[in-house]
Amino acid sequence: MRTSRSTTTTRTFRAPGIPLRKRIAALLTGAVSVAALVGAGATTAHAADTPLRDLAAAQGKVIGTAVTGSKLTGAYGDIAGAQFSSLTPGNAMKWGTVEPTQGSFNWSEADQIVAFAQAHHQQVRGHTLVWHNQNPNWLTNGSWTPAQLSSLLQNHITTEVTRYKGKIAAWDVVNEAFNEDGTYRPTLWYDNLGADYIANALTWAHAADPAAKLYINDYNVEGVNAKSTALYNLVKSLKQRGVPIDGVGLQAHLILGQVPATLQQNIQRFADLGVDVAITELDVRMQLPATAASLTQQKADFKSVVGACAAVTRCVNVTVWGFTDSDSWVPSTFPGYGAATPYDENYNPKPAYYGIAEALGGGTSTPPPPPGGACTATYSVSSQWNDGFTGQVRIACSGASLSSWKVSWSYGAGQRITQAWNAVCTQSGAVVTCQNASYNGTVPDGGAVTFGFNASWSGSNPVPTVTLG
Ligand code: G2I
Repeated sequence: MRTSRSTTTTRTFRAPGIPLRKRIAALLTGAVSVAALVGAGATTAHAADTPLRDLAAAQGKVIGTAVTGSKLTGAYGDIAGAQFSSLTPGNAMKWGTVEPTQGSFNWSEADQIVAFAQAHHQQVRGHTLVWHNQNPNWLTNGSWTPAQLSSLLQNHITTEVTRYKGKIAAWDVVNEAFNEDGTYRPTLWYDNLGADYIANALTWAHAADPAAKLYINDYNVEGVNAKSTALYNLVKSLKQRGVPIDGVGLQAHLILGQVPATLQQNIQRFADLGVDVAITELDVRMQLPATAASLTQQKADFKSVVGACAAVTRCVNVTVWGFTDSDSWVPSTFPGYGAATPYDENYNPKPAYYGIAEALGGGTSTPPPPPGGACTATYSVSSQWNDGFTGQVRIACSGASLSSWKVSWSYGAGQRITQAWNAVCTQSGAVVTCQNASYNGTVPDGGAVTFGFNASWSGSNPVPTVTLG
């Protein structure tokens, strides 16, 4: 099928986060994604081959990602370990996870993430000790006096912080304490204990691990607004009272094209209070399907957020809330939206990855073409409606050529091909196989062939990995 391809590696080629050996294997199977197509173009500097964590370190910054413990193997583990210098457990340290039944603890995922971080010389951001969400049912359904609640909270904080004493660089002690208008959010804690639950939580956490940096974390506080000003006033007053508060976490769950213009100014005003700042949960969601234009805008958005942090000395950490689109909270919470992270579902770096790299001083770079040339197949969805979609696969050769071709993929969510053009497609179970039509088997060196199809979907429509050959 392939009529030519050199297998000689003449220069170092490593896609971000995936070791050379695995990347070449992926290229040989033709497994590339939407983002690889969008990102394709002239290769310039190779600075983005430097892992993000090294770029960040050179700027005196830490770059992190939220992770799911059970996924920390294979490509996911490789990227998490190679690219990031800090991990935040996405769910593993929340009260509902660690103490599902009163007095009976489950630390397994949290322990696993901490062990992984230590093995990869990474910091851990503990998340989170006091929140109104993801608390255990026994706690939220119980009826407690304020004194009992206060003691439950103190025990929880003391137990968890002590368990990981010396292993956590920073704790998100209090999460999402404010309403949008800057008033306190009515929660189990505020309603029963008053605003002092915040100072008490910080004090208890400090007693359990005096070396850990203690943060208050919130969303929609990235720009200067009523909510961030309330947070600012709280931090100022906590500092004045001598309450142990070391940092402010700006979550930064952003919408495409909507990075607040006052982000850097806001980071600076917190820094000027004498606390550190971290961007703790960065993602930039967009309407699906992603397009070349939306991915380019997303690159600019990631670049400007990371750049704002890089510009302020006391902004110490930027953490993305999941590094891959396959591990993001967005699609299930905002139907029709997604693609919010710097890597696609197949672990290929998106333009946003390069936006982060550039903001950290890395050169502009897109993945270089494979050594010796190859042919690759790229799957994309061009339009999608409530129960169907139109997709296409582009087969492109560079330094190689084809006289006939066959591509296959396996649908992960029950999608079914209903019609194809410019190819002969069959589907057996989940597996789709498409071969060239009589007139388009030849793909010359430097050329490309595209075929299209309609298919049905329901529930979700994840992009499959396409194999050429
Ligand atoms: O909602 C996004 C983030 C906002 N800031 C605080 C973060 O802690 C929060 O993280 C998300 C997790 O990424 C989600 O994974 O918090 C959600 C809950 O509020 C998490 O979602 C939960 C689902 O609701 C559960 O159904 C699921 O069992 O994740 C759980 C574990 O997958």
